[in-house]
Amino acid sequence: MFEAITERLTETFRALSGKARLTEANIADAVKEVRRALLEADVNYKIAKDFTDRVKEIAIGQEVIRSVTPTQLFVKILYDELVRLLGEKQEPLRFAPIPPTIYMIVGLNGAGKTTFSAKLALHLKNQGKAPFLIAADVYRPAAAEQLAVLAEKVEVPIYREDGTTDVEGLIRRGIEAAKKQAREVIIIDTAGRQTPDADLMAELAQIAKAFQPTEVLLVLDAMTGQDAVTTSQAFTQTVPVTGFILSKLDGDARGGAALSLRAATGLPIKFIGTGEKPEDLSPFYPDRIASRILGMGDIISFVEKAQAQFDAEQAAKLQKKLEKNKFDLEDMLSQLRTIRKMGNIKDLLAMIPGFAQMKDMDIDEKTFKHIEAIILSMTPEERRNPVIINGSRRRRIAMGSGTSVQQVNQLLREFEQMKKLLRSFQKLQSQGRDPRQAHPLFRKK
Ligand SMILES: Nc1nc2c(ncn2[C@@H]2O[C@H](COP(=O)(O)OP(=O)(O)O)[C@@H](O)[C@H]2O)c(=O)[nH]1
Ligand SMILES: [Mg+2]
Repeated sequence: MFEAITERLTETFRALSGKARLTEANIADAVKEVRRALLEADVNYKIAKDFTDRVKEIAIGQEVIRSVTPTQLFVKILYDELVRLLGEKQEPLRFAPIPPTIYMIVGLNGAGKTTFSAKLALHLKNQGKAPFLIAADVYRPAAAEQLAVLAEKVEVPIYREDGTTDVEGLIRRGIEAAKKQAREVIIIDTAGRQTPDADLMAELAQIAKAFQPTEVLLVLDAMTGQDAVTTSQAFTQTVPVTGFILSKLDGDARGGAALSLRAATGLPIKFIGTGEKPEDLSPFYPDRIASRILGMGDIISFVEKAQAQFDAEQAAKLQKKLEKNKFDLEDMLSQLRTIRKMGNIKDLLAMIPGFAQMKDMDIDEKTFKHIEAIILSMTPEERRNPVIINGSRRRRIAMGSGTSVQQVNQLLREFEQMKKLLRSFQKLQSQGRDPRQAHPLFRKK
């Protein structure tokens, strides 16, 4: 899987590697290629566009780090954004606080429900849990037999009834049987259809309502590309799906489904199926998939190290400036840009001793834009020495930045506060006070 997209991206990186710097022009070219690669992998157009727009914006605003080449930097930016697109982190299965945990497996015919049910049973068994299978596909007589064969292979008990059409009754009796045997996790393999029709949705929604499963896992065939995304949307409208299983990623799937699902639905991919055998299952790790797609794990870790070193140097510089009381508006802007680039202030503050424990803070995007415009409308002299900014200069800066004099005044006040905050953070911290309160720019998420 992902070979085609990886190949295309490698081409893009090669084209970029001759360049000395990331400029708007060569970023635009590279981004266009990335978008094409995504579309060829069958990623939805809107998702591909939003993704590349973000990459472009970040690449343009990126600070230059001497030891890192433009290609390396671009690869890292792409990687970070891919990880984000894929859902950031591995989402583990949830378990019921009081056993049994119930997982309801849903999906279209042939998606891989029965195969996944057995895979999941084996996975749980390997984790020391006691799983139990219920064959609840009452429409296809062969389905229960297929699950029974797999259940025997993975040595997990199964409940089945032949000839019944009363799905709810069957499941209820199955759950009773599981409880009697003190099984902790019940996996219900439900029926599918050729297409996501209203009857199926209503039936699955009813089952979910009756048995309140801990998770409703929708199995999607990765080979179907964008159709998998359409299917996911049809299911999630009616059935309380909690996560996806992407099957058949071992085939010649182009990967579009994996890349689009999270953005299209907001729900996580929990596992991927990588073959027909019960052991061919792995948890879905966004970072591993991203680096597989880019095929450049070594570059990514190199840039991460270089960035960490650069950040440490910047933090040291800042510390020095603060000590000498030379912190100016340019420093403030660069601090805010760093915060924004990182998406979260805690990463920046973590570099400053004593701030590491501050969490969950973010900076307001609109406020940032205003601050940036105001500071950029100042002369270099004004930025270095804000005390010279008198009334008429404030009016001129407001005009130039499309803001108001009040906003300029507020910024200058905030600059003083930030300076004070940064100078005294250690003191605040040592007194056991929450430094978050000290600055109006920072708000809780
Ligand atoms: N290569 C591959 N085949 C799979 C995978 N998952 C399921 N299959 C195959 O897909 C077909 C349909 O699977 P099945 O579990 O019966 O689908 P269901 O109708 O949703 O229950 C079977 O031939 C499986 O062996 C997978 O991850 N990789
Ligand atoms: Mg089946």
